Amino acid sequence: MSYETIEFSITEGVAVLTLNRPDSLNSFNTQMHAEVRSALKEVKKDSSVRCLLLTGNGRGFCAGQDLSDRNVAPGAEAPNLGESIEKNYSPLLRTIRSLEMPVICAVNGVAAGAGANIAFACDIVLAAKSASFIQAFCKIGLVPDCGGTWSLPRLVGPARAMALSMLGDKVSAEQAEQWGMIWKSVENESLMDEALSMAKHFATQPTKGLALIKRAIQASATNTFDEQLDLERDLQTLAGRTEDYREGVAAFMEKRQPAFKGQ
Ligand code: T3D
Repeated sequence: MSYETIEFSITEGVAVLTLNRPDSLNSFNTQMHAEVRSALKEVKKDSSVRCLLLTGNGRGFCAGQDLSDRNVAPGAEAPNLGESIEKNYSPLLRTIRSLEMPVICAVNGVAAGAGANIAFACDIVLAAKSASFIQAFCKIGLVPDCGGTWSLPRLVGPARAMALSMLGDKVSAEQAEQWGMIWKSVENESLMDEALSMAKHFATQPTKGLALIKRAIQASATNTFDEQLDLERDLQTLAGRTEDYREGVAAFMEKRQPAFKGQ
């Protein structure tokens, strides 16, 4: 399928999805939502894909919703934002979180509104030093969405989450790394090299095991310690039945590199 608002490729187990509306800092319009949805469907369908890398073209990662689609004439009916979230944003966030493989986000520039919270939903976030994160919602009278009110307090604690959400201050990539909002900030020029190298690494790793790790870490946000112990038992049962576990142990015993197949 050919795309206009994104670029999408699958090479050697790595799917790269690049938001591509640079003139509006890759803000989401209806077409981009549909194309992202379609690309993610391909990722889920193609069993050769073992890692997804999400990034943006131009000087921004994503500025959230395209506000030119929300500029209503005085007296005209208000847009139904709940409907937009239900149809477009929430399914996207659910897909990223439930995808059974690592999802890396390479934040190449400003990530504002939904753009910031989409990044925070990814499993590992690398950001260029020139990138930044803004909970821009409060500046236009909105509430953080795309899971921001869930992920931010867990990432930075309630005090910082509240202030960032109410002030809409810009957080630099380096500050985001120091606060534990993201994995790492890197030099601008090396962002894509580092992100691709990590993605290629993941594409050679035990994909099912990594997917189970993802499930366990996510569940810990709401589980008690006891529930988490039970979950670890259940997930380890599944991991222990994979071909890759068998291969990992055999390779260790034979003192050779494992050849994981993602099965
Ligand atoms: O509506 C629903 O469906 C509900 C869901 C909502 C989710 C949301 O994401 S709501 C939040 C929407 N996003 C924002 O409020 C952010 C708006 N953008 C900004 O505040 C700033 O652009 C940035 C802080 C992100 C970057 O600032 P700066 O100075 O680096 O760039 P700029 O000059 O403002 O933007 C560059 C261009 O991109 C500019 O166009 P121009 O003048 O060159 O033709 C600007 O209008 C355009 N742009 C940036 N963000 C958006 C946008 N165009 C449409 N929608 C945008 N969100």
